[in-house]
Amino acid sequence: MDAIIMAGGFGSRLGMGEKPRVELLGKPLISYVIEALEDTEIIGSIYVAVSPATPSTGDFVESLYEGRVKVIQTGGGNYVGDMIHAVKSAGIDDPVLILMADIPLLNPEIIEDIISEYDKCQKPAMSVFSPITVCKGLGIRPDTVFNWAGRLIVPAGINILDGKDVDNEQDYESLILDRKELALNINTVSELKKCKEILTEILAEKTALQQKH
Ligand SMILES: Nc1nc2c(ncn2[C@@H]2O[C@H](COP(=O)(O)OP(=O)(O)O)[C@@H](O)[C@H]2O)c(=O)[nH]1
Ligand SMILES: [Mg+2]
Repeated sequence: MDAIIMAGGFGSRLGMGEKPRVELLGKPLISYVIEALEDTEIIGSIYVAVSPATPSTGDFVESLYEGRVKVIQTGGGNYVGDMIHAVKSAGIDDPVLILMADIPLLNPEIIEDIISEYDKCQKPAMSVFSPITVCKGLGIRPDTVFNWAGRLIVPAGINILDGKDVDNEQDYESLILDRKELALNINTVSELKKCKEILTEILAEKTALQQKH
């Protein structure tokens, strides 16, 4: 499955310039997402959809991931319109994974879980959510909340759609995953700070595990 990372937002709530390039523990946010995708067996081509709001992100990605990631220019200021444009200009007519650039805790295992749920669901599209309890547990107040059969859920910024029918609204499966990695979307300075804390913990756990083996 091919993947498109949406990376043409204004990043105005964070206010640190082009958000995909904002660093978290010395690494740009978008690199976390690109590297999680590259480490996932099932992902084919990776595209990044930039816009005039992110003028240096395209060059940055092209030079760092030369030949591995393709950049698509979109108009900006219209998430859905830009997404449709990106799918079409990539020429994708199969199911495609659309992700945001601001979910740095994403990992290959989660991506594989999402794709295997999609393969089972028999709907053309899938949208991934976190239960609001996970966000609250992390001390985050999400800006978008949906009521899904009485459950409060928050969009994780990951969707799968059928590329050949991208102009039309598609019936979608809601996949609710109880994972702190999906609940952390970097929109504000306090979310960036929280993410730094969690990532430091994750890295420390990994190092401890490696030392054990
Ligand atoms: N190409 C494109 N990307 C977008 C657009 N709006 C948001 N994005 C990207 O989608 C992701 C999530 O959007 P959001 O968090 O609202 O971005 P923000 O406006 O930069 O804070 C980010 O990685 C943005 O760069 C858009 O209009 N066009
Ligand atoms: Mg966001």
